[in-house]
Amino acid sequence: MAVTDWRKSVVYQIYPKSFNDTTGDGQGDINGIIEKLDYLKHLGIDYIWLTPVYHSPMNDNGYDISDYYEINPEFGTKEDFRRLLDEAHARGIKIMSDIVINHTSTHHNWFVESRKSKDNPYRDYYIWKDGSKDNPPTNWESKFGGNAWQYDELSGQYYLRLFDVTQADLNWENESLRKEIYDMINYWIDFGMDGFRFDVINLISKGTFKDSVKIGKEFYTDGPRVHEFLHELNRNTFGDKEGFMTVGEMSSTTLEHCIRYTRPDRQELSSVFNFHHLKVDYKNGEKWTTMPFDFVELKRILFHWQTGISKGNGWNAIFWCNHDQPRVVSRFGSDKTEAERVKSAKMLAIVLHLLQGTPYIYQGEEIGMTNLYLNSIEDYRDVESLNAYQIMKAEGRSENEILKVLQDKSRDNSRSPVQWDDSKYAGFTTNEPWIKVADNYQQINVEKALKDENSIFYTYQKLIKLRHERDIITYGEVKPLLEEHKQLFVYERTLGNQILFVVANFSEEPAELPVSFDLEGEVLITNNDNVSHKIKPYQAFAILR
Ligand code: TEU
Repeated sequence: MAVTDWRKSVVYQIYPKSFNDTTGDGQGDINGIIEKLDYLKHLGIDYIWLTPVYHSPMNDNGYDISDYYEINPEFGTKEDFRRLLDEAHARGIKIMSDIVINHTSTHHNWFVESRKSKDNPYRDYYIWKDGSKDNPPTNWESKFGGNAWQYDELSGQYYLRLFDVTQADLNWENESLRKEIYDMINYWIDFGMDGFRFDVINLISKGTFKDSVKIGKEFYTDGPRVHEFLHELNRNTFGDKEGFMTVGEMSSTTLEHCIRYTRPDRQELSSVFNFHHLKVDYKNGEKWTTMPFDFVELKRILFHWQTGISKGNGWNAIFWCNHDQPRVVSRFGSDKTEAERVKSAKMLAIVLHLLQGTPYIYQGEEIGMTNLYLNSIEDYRDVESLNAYQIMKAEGRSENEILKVLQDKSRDNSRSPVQWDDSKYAGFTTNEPWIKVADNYQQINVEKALKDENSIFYTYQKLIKLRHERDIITYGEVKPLLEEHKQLFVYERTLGNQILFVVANFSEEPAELPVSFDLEGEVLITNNDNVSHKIKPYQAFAILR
């Protein structure tokens, strides 16, 4: 069913390298996506967010683009891409492509030129600063570890790279650079794209280059000209295209900025991802730690954004997972037993999909795929995890402790191949895959999920259908309830005289819902038929009255 308002859409994220391989080279490809479009249609999603498939040396799996206009041969050809768009459109599915314009690969021609000399016309496309060999321009840290400046012997200057050494930050102050970016985006709009996801887009305006008492992010996060740049981007590219959906990935942002990024009259973006709710298991704000997640804090953050963004007339993207995050069932649910996995995965889906915003489902989430639980550093692939391993080693942490932290936090957790069936390599490929398949693929796979009418898949399918059919899920006001409760996640949505009441028990113990709560009405969805004030472990339901 085609939705009439983009706000009613549900997005499915595809990380092509791990989705479906049709060539037998152990890596997913564009034709592999085409093969699964009927499956996605059956799930009922409206949009696919496709992570980058452009030319890239793949140091960061495509987030290091070396040519924006070409398709990476590892994934296929431009003709394959054309066919993907056509085949998706024929099924009523739209495609939003990932655009990385905070940085390019150092293999991009602009950078190759830029590096040649200080007076090269492309020099100013990047951020070059003076500094002596052992004394970088500022003490800013890269998100992937180490100082954020890379020394270049040739000119004796440093370039900024907030991520990997092969990902050089672009200089948005340069007008010709901005113009080239808008031209490139227009090329893909003309090609038939229906939307974009903009990678770390709130980092494009760098502000002042000074030493930091922290890691530098206060200077470039939501920087001084970021709203001006995004407005300019909007006006020069997708701004007037009816229904075109954009989402900006925002690193360490604030609610106030996100309202400004998404308020329609500001003409910047349609929606934003923020990550504050996915840091509730960071000890002292540090990612490379292990800690049980803080449930009350999780609710506080989600509710703060839910109510805040809607008051400000902005729009959220809502999500538990993506290619940078561990699997949610292992993180905020339970994968200890099969029964708990199924129950808690459905609970997580119900809680998230009845909130306000655009829901994102990350490949495999709809069947409750778990973390990967790798036991050896040899099996890790992600540049961030491999750097973090070295840094933790240098800090003197034990191998055991490091492996435990990586098992919890590594981005590779979500990058293992999608488990399609119980054949060797989970039906993802016919040869050794680029990264290990999770050991549980015989028990957890799409084929099995489709055959079982009580599977997690059908909970997701139903939630998508409900969002399309019931306006209250898109437009209803959010009212948080029992905010301090240690087990229950409870909220109400209201629209006109309708109320949608949602209850979920995030714990492995039963919980009591105060009897003052009215349970009359139509049970729209549940993961346990017995709806009463005694809430079973991981039980969730939604009642409409
Ligand atoms: O991620 C940006 C980002 O800051 C994170 O989510 C990042 O993975 C995390 O901070 C690491 O702890 C985006 C992409 O989603 C990610 O895959 C890329 O590696 C990154 O940008 C650079 O392009």
